[in-house]
Amino acid sequence: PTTLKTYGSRVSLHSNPTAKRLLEIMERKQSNLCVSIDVTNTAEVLEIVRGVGSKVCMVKTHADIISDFSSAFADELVRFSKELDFIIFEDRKFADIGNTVVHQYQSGPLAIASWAHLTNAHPIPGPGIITGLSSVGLPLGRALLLLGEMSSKGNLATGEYTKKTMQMAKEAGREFVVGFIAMSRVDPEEEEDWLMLTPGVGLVQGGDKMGQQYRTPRDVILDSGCDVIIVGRGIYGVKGGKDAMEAEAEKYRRAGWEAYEERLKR
Ligand code: S5P
Repeated sequence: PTTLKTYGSRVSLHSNPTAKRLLEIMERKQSNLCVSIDVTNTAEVLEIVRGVGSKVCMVKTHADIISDFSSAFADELVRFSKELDFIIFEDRKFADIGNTVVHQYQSGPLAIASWAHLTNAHPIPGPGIITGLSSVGLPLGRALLLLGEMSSKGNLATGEYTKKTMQMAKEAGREFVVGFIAMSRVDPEEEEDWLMLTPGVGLVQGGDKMGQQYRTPRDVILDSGCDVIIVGRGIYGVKGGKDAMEAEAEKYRRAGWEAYEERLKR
């Protein structure tokens, strides 16, 4: 099973360059940690990147919440992604028809495809959303995740919906769709190597006042067989600035990596 393979040994099972690079980075940096940087100005985003960049395999953004977003900022982020060795994941959650997402991905003030290595989409509009996004992203070596499950209380992405999401990805093939946002490994047959990225992670279980639910790195990596833990407020929310964030990121990196090492021994 996929959960018994090392990240490094899975590189050759992928053809998409972003998926390959992610697995290589994870192996090299001994990190299955993605930090979710959900702050609203570029100076703060870059401060967090400087603090935690060396600890993570991936930085996740919500570009549409950044008040002073600019192409110069995007260039800076790309520079950091090379220097500190991480993948940029824009958590756009596309959810429209193919023709519309083409423009949302390529154009507008954010021009996401020009700087984000990875993005994601809801399967709700049907496979045309993959066709649209891949027409822009594939020539650039970008990759896509489908949201097969969500972390928030009462969400509708369960059961049959999750199974059909998996099916949609299989039919699209792994050239562009490389995995899922999911709470557990959603490919019971494991015929192909899919990347499983999981938000809703904290060092202690719990939640927030708006339905978010947290599980620990160990729950996610060891018990649920996922590949990447996505942590937002648990890291950038600590007090004490850049150094405190770095120390907190190191705690998550270690917890995620130890759970992975334990999983390999199962
Ligand atoms: O189901 C989901 C999917 C995503 S991508 N639940 C989530 O929380 N997310 C995102 O992960 C969410 O948009 C946020 O950026 C991050 C979780 O942040 P945290 O502060 O709760 O760790």
